[in-house]
Amino acid sequence: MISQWQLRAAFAVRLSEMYGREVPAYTTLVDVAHQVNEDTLRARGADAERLGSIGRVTAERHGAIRVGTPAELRDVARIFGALGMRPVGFYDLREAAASAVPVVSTAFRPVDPGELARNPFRVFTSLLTPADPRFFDAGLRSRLEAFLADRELFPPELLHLADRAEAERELTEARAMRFLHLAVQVFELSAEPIDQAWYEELERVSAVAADIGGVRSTHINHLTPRVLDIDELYRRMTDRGIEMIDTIQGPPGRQGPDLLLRQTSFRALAEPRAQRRPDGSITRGALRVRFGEVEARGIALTPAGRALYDRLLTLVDDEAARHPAADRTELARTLWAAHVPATERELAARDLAYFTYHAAPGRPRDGTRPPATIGALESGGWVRAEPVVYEDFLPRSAAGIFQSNLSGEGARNTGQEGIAYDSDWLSGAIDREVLDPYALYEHQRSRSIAAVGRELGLDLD
Ligand code: OOG
Ligand code: NI
Repeated sequence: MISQWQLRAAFAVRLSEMYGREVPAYTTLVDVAHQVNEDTLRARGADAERLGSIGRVTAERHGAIRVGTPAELRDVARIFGALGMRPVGFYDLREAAASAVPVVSTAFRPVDPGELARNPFRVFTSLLTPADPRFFDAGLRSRLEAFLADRELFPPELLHLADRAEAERELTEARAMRFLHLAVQVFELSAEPIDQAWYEELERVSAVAADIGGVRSTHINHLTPRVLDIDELYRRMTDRGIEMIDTIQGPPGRQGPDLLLRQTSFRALAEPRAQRRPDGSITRGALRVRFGEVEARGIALTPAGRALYDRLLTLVDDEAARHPAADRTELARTLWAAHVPATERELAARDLAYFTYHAAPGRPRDGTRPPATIGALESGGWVRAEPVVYEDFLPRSAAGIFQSNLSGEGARNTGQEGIAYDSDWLSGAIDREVLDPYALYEHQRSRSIAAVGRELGLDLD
């Protein structure tokens, strides 16, 4: 029998093989990321593996997909449910980017620490918002919804196997192979000609709307490897002549442990795609819809740490506006150095980042009673703190990634009131609970503290 995590790992591998065939620059990116990881491991030793074993990091990928309707998203949830992945977090990108990005998103991922260690494959999944009048007028909305209602992204056989894998948490080898084959196939780029007039009409609103609602299929939009030193990776890719976007999104490179998520990307080449003209004739066109992205993951921040991160984003924006000639990266570095602790211990002491706690094997054995707070236990050598890696995404960075790969600005009608969507709405729309990332990290921390308390005979909270 093939278990859910084995299915998940195998799916990530097969998707990676498919994407490498379709987007060769992705293979270069993966090769360079692996070289950087090996070099970092050699230079920094065990410290390089503080936020995940090299085995985990080497296999680690996130994908991104985009769908058109809640019903399609429900099916996506069934397919990823088969792989032991659950929807976590709500991201509203409709106002996060300067260009028109009419989507709200979540990420499917494993939530249990053991499952994450086995294979942390995750997929950032966006849902089009045709009902938002800032992007779509009533006429376009109804034609778009009719177009979406008429397509079938996922064959019934795939969904049936998915339900079985989710319910039984495993599949026979034969069924697993069939499931993997079908699941990878639905994310390949279709060769079916696109309706030129329809695609272009949507593109005038938003390139993302056209990518989602202008075609009768879906595809994986990018697949992202994880790298241990993203600054070094950026240099090496640039040296190879691959044009990267001009920034690394997220926190600046700095002294001290990596925090949250740093990402950068390059735009994939135009890919040939047949287009059907209004007169019915077929022409050879080209679309630039897929790209490459790479990321470095850091420690998960608490709500207080996240508030500090968000404050710094604004601070960096303000300073950059005040000094237009200044180097933004340098500004960010200076502000971060002034405001953000550079050690794990201080991050923990100020409750800015998440750690789990573990009774230290070499703890004092001279008969002294352990102190009764987790901070004192740590400084007294009774417990070790391990950083919790950030498993989620950042709305501002996500918007930046969308943005940097769009050809046109699109159009947003600012005279209209948008529709308020939130995590509860999304849970209702897909009929599954969208989990709160902070609650997951908090649970991990408190469970570890409770275990330490039991082990040392203390009443810790
Ligand atoms: C998703 C963009 C967001 C990330 O890594 O932040 C994302 C998309 O382009 O569909 O993948
Ligand atoms: Ni991404």
